[in-house]
Amino acid sequence: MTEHLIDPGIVEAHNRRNGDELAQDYEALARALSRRGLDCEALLARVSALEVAVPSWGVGTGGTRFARFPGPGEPADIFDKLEDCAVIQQLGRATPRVSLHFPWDDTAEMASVKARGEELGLGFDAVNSNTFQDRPGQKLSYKFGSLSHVDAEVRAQAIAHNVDCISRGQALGARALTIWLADGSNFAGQSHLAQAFERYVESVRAIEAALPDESWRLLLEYKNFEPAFYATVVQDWGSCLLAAQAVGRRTRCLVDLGHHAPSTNIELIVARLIAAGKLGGFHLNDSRFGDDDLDAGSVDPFRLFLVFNELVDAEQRGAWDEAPALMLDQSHNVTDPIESLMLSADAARRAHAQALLVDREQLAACQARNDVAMAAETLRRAYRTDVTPLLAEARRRIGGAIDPVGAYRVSNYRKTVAARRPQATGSGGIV
Ligand SMILES: [Mn+2]
Repeated sequence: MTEHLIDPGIVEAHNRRNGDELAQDYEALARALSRRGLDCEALLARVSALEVAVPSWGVGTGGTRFARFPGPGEPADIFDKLEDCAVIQQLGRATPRVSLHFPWDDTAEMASVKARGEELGLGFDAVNSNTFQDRPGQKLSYKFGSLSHVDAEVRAQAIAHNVDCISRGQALGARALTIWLADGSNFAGQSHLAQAFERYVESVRAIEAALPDESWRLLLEYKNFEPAFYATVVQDWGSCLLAAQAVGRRTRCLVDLGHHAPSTNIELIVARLIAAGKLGGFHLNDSRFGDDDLDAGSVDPFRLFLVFNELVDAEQRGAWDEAPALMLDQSHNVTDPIESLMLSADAARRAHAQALLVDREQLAACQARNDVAMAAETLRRAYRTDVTPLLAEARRRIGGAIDPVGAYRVSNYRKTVAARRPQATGSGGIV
């Protein structure tokens, strides 16, 4: 029996208030889709099946390099974080798993974390290692790199941390480790570009060899810049793909939507990684300039749709052996993190639903006869469809809220936890 942190009676009352309007809107959408030969109920089943993992670090207020402005009732440890993640799942019903980060979520007993997750109805997704900062008392520093460091002892220490993350993940029931590597150089000549990459690949090989079984995945994340500003070791999807191919079958690439230059065609990268059989997962978010970590779909929802369009197309072609893992990776500076994460999970499902609406036969026919205008219009027609009632109905049927943010605000959850959690103090920015 799942422990609910928001009184289910509050959700029921909220749904009763909004139920009639939703029923009318859902019926109207079902009729409109039926005229296009689409079955709304079948679509609802597909949409409900899409799950997105929530990052444990996302439920705290993030910050910039300049400052952090904590909000009331911030989670103090992993158990508080799990509670906030459980609220996101209770109301939104799209995020049944949490992605942990070490050492940020360090606690002596992974078994107790797993047990608390089970009580709250949560499982665990990919665990994340961290060799971009030094821990107190750490023997060797990562100031000049970790997995690609010139010193074999530093590399060994970073490999050992990743192997430790795998065993923590095993204890949680996770089946993937994500590595984002901050290594790189700030000045031309600082580092040997080719040799640094070779050392990185060698280190990742050692980590892949430590994966417990064939079902486990090693997800490599790339990022175009920051904190290294001259050259980052794994700066783009090309480097990431080279590494994944050099390392082994279980190692795949992870696309963080914010880790590209502003005008990059991310859906094209997605198509290429699918073709190579190396698309392992996503960190969903949005950005205007760089690694802004804004809410998914908040800046360019059409781009999010185009990414999901590639995923749906690949799935329908049978172009992959397994679907990529979907995770959110955001930093919330000026919003309540719980609200941002619920809205972002909803944005992912919305983009997926819109992608499912694309008339692929018509699109293929337009492409075959070079009917450019109608090909583009075929995509836009799907994108313009307002699937809001479909997403809300999918939530309502399994006990979620028709309007998760509305129900959350009525519940006063934030006020309740603020009364018992110590107020966090502001500090310098975090990453
Ligand atoms: Mn990321």
